[in-house]
Amino acid sequence: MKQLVRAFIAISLVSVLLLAAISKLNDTQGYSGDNTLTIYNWGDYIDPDLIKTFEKETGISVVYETFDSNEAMMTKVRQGGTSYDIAVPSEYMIEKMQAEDLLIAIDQSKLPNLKNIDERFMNLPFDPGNEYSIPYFWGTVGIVYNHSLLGGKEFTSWNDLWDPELKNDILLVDGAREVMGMGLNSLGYSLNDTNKEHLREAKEKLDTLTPNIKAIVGDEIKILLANEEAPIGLVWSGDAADIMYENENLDYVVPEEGSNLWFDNMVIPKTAKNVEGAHRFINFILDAEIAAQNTEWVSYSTPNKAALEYLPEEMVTDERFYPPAELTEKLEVYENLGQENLAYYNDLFLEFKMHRK
Ligand code: N2P
Repeated sequence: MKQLVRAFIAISLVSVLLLAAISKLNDTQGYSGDNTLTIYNWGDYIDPDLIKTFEKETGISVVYETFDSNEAMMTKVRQGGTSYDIAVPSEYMIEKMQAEDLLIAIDQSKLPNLKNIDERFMNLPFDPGNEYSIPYFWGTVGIVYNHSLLGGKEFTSWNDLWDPELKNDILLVDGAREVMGMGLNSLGYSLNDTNKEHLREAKEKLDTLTPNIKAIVGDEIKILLANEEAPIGLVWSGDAADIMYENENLDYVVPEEGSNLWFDNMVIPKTAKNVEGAHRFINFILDAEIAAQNTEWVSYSTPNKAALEYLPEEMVTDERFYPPAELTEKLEVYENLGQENLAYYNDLFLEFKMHRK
């Protein structure tokens, strides 16, 4: 009996020690506690060296995860399985997250570097007063095209893409609003249209583009276009800028009918366990030199005015990627159209993708 009791005590002791070790391991792996920060960002959207710099400067260790669409990000944050301290949604999704009470208010007194952000990107309709979000990158949606492969062909309109000569030439970024938006804009409709007949019409118009579409892809769209696997892409401006540095046959245009102007901002989701660290990270990213380094790596347009002087002049004066306010005025920012309408956009996009197969 004594032996049995001793064995029982020994097993209990080992279990307790094991549990303690596991919990310690979890701490150091960054799944909880003050000393870790869990960041959820788009793919290819930060200079990895900056994560190391931040870790070194603050002693906080970063767990970094990526997503490839606002919708995927939202699903995971809403589900709450991971304690994200920072996420980087686009404007309409910020509005939606806030409407669903998924965000923590930002304490601007902890962000002395916020003064570096250009006023033009502050206090926008999706987040008045920047109560819940801080600018990260911004840009447009447009067409990147290879004039050498296309024999000098120029693009000005979305409808140019429907040219029967462009069979199998087009890559599309895998985004419901971007692709549906192309259909809507090509018909003269708004990117925020919620008329179901217009949306169906846009989807049907997209179906007729199928012979010209080579593939619908994620971040690999950049490599494919840079390597001339296809001559045309529907892309976010920063992806165009990135590959245009590598391949000088490429050009980028925002079609004349109009297009999307977007803003990706940093937010602190309610899942956050390290709100203090989240503020430190946001302030770190807002530093002029850090923002410049990040912009050089990512190639997207920075809203950080103070960073501009650390960036190559030809980069920040290029109006294709830093369009002045009078050019962006005619573009449309996505609005939060509500659960039902956004689901309809997603369903039609899915139907369009299925139609291709
Ligand atoms: C970066 C994607 C940027 C998304 N790979 C534009 N909202």
